[in-house]
Amino acid sequence: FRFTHAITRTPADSVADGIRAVDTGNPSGEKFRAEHERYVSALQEAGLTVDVLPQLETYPDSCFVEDPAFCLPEGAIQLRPGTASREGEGAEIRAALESRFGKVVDLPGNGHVDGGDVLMLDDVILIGLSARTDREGADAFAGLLGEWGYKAEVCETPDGVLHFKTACSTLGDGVILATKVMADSGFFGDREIVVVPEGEDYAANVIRVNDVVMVPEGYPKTLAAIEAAGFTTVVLPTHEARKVDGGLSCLSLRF
Ligand code: CIR
Repeated sequence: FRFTHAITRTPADSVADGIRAVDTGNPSGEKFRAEHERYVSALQEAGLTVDVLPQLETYPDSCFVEDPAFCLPEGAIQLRPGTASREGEGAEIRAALESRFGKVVDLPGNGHVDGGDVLMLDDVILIGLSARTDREGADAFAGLLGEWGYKAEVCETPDGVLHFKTACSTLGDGVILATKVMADSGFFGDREIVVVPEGEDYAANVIRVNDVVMVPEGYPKTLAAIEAAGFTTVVLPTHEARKVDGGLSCLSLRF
């Protein structure tokens, strides 16, 4: 969770056509961009140099840059998002990856992985199978990570959860934040878990960036639980992102 850089992309007006499981109304590009500016500022205040890529109307979900790539100190991996309307986002982010990394490789094979399904812990990288990440993609990704010296494990994202990280995050210092369902899954062994209080599952998606944990606005019980565990927090609005199932982690690649 020690980072110096982030890549983000300004939300497009076409985000109104973004994918969502339940329709609670269309997000507004304009309001989303205002929330996004707050997000970029928070990353900068946490010490990061932030590349803000231009809005891309052809891909409604393209501001969720976490899904088409994965970044490690050794290099970046261009992924293949597992839904037709997003598959081309990998090619769109390639140049930004190449400008920051000496090594950029493609996910081997023909399978699919969304970055939102990849959780980096201190000693292992968990890859959640989901409606987006298939077995072929997950196995190929785990193999590549193995070649780079990382231990990776493939697990099943619980039903009804879009991405693995929709329901859990690393708070850093060996502590995980997870919904009750995720906490009970056994994926995290005997690691310390802060369980998201009932009714606030959306707030399971937070990001630890250097000294702070960024938490979505409107989830006071989760905020209190994270602070009680000893973390310093920064609260950010994600109301527009939420309308299309997006959260704080989805909006950046951090490295
Ligand atoms: C999608 O369904 O792909 C977008 N509307 C939301 C993506 C959220 N990304 C993430 O959880 N990593």
